[in-house]
Amino acid sequence: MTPEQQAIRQAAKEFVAKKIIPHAAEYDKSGEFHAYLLEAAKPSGIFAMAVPQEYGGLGYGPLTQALVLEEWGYGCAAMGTTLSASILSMEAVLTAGNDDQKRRFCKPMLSAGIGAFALTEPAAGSDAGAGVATAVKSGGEYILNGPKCWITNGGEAAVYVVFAATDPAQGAKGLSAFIVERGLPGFIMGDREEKLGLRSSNTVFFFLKDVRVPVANLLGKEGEGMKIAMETLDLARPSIGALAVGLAQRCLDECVKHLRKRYPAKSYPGETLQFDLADMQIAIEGARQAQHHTMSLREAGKPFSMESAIAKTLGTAVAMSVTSQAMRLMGSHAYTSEFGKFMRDAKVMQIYEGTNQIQRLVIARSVLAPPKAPAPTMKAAAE
Ligand code: COS
Repeated sequence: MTPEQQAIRQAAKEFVAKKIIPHAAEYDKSGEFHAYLLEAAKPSGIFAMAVPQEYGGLGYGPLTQALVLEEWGYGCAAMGTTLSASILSMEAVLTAGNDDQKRRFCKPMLSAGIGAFALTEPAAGSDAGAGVATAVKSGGEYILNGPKCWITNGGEAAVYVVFAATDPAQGAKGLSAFIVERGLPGFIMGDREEKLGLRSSNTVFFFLKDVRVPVANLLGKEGEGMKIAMETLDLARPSIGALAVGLAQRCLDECVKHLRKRYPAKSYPGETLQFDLADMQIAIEGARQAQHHTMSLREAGKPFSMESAIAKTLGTAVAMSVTSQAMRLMGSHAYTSEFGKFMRDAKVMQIYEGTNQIQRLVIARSVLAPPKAPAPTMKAAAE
């Protein structure tokens, strides 16, 4: 880490200790959205950490963003998800938008506004191209109709990226992406989901009924929606790995705190227990490195689609296994609603932003791709 990255991580740690950890259990219990957090985060501009500096944001690189997200995951994965899902929506615009679209979409983030990425529909989860939402061009507007569900930040966002078919007969190839501002007529908001985990992260169903957006809100070209979605998810999935690593580390740290209390000073738990703790830390460190590796590839401009899927799969699998191990080591002391939050939060991370089975599909496609021609040997190159 550069000195600047160390300072950013330290600032994130301090923010998490003061503003996130003390409130996480209370919001988990109520299931209410943690609106206070947006206000608390405003002075630091952290909700604009992925906004390029030319648009007024902090312009943090992918690895620096991951360091911040790991800290937020350490504090509360639900609150971290609000930040990461907002960045997910923004990545779609930064990937496919023009200068005006980027400026408009990023503006709310400069004052801790959040965005939402609306791809999923009741019949289109893993099969992202199977949605029924449509966008029909009429003069200078597109008219959007259709349902969107399980939309993180959906009830609280200032701006949305919504996917809808401009040519439904073409299936995934007919999908397009649009910027939709909050509060347009016909934007019918459903109730928030009462979830098992990530309870204070806002998740809603909404319906678009003749919602009109200007043609200037189409991202890229008609029919490019699926590619935009896939590219964006590649960019965003390691962030879930980062949140998951943070969650797993916190769970292990809390487990160790408990064991230290249980075992008298200077007498450490038995060797079997020590081995369990070591295995948990090995798994966490492996997942952390996989995720940093992905961010480094991205920063170096190299392909990282497979590594992104690995970072997400590994991080979230480790979070699930560490939370379950901690419960085994602590016994009923961990079987409380407060400690159980780690496990409840970890579970959904294996599901959202592409289930871990979908990640395996992405990984397998890379593994099975025809081998690339080997680089010429030094001798052959010289000849
Ligand atoms: N980057 C850029 N383009 C990509 C891409 C990537 N990583 N992956 C696929 N594409 C493109 C393909 O090239 C293809 O375009 P062409 O037909 O022009 O070549 C198009 O996207 C469709 O790809 P593909 O044919 O591979 O689609 P499939 O229907 O087979 O499914 C999966 C792809 C399953 C990987 C996709 O549907 C998926 O990721 N599903 C999970 C969705 C998800 O994560 N949802 C979470 C909700 S959003 S938080």
